[in-house]
Amino acid sequence: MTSMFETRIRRLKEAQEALFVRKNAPVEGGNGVFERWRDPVLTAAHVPLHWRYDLDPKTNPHGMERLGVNAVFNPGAIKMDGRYALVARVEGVDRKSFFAVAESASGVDGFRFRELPIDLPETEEPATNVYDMRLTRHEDGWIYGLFCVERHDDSRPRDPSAAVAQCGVARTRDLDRWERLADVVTPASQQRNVVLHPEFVDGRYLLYTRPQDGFIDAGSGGGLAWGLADDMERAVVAEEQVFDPRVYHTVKEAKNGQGPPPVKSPEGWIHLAHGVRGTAAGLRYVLYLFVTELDRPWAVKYAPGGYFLAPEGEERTGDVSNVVFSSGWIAEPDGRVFIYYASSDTRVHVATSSVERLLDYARNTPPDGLSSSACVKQRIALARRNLDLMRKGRAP
Ligand code: M1P
Repeated sequence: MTSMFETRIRRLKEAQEALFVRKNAPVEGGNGVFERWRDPVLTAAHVPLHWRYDLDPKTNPHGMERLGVNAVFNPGAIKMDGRYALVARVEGVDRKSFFAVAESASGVDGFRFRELPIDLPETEEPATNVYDMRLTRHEDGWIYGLFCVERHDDSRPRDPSAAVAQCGVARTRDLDRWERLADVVTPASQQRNVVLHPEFVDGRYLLYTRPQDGFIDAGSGGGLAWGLADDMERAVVAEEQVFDPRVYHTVKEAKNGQGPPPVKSPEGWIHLAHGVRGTAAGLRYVLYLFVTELDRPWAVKYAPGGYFLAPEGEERTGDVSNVVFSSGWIAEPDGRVFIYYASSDTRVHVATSSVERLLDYARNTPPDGLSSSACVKQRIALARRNLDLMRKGRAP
């Protein structure tokens, strides 16, 4: 007779295999800037059964899950050996996150985790939680992972929610073996969303930072900043300069954060970032895009107004609803761009575009007019021009 254990595990395996072989498809009818793909590419259901279940019928006759997984989100991304690799934030039901590599041949479906999650070495000051790794293939030859390290703020011993966020650093060549380096030192009391630029600037490492003086609130942190460090083994950014500030009544009023490392293009570095504003229903996170000069990656050249991508449909709900967050994208030599983004701190999606389309978007979308009056004038100018073309039969 088949035991309950055998039946359950067989069904779980079948369901997971169906998920792995499911073909994804682009969603038609988008805005022309990018295409969303129908299915999330990575979810808690993708996490291997042998990381969650005790597969020994003697010790687990009911086939129970022993170490549940709550969510998979905010991955770094890189192309390696012809495969699309994501280093995802996997969050257990115990709220602790860890990193794990999932790979796919297509970049849009078929992502499978490697046999084991990453066992990241600690520093002398162990972290309580680690998350949101950005991967940078640096011209020094290493692949760096920069991520948030979170520790309790022991200066407030009576407050169990008091926390300090800083930037942890590790490097690898294969995503399997990781060397842990010292946390980044900056002038800010807290840091999140620190990202390493892929090229040297005057022989030094360029880091994008996001100074903040609270764990959640940016406080006096003025926006995205940049700074230089002499080495990455003990990275010290002595000075941070804000280059993409938070602005009243824009998508980045409450806070913002660099997404993945920028993509190099003929017209400049293409940056993807998240912008946050407060609403009656809590914080709303959207993605926005901008381009900086090639020689001065902090000098903003194009800053299209408004959001690039905002939560839609099922993306709107999850553990932290109304959030999209991107920490990884992959630009192919042929110009295609795979944009990985998570929704509502729960699951990972992909959208595809191209360097050419992203530049067109950045160059030709007017900057935020910063007032209703200025913004409606932008729209009237567009509408007038189109009406004129339509009257002359030169537009559909
Ligand atoms: O919950 C939304 C995001 O909040 C934080 O990002 P930020 O520091 O920019 O507010 C991070 O915890 C991130 O992981 C999370 O997705």
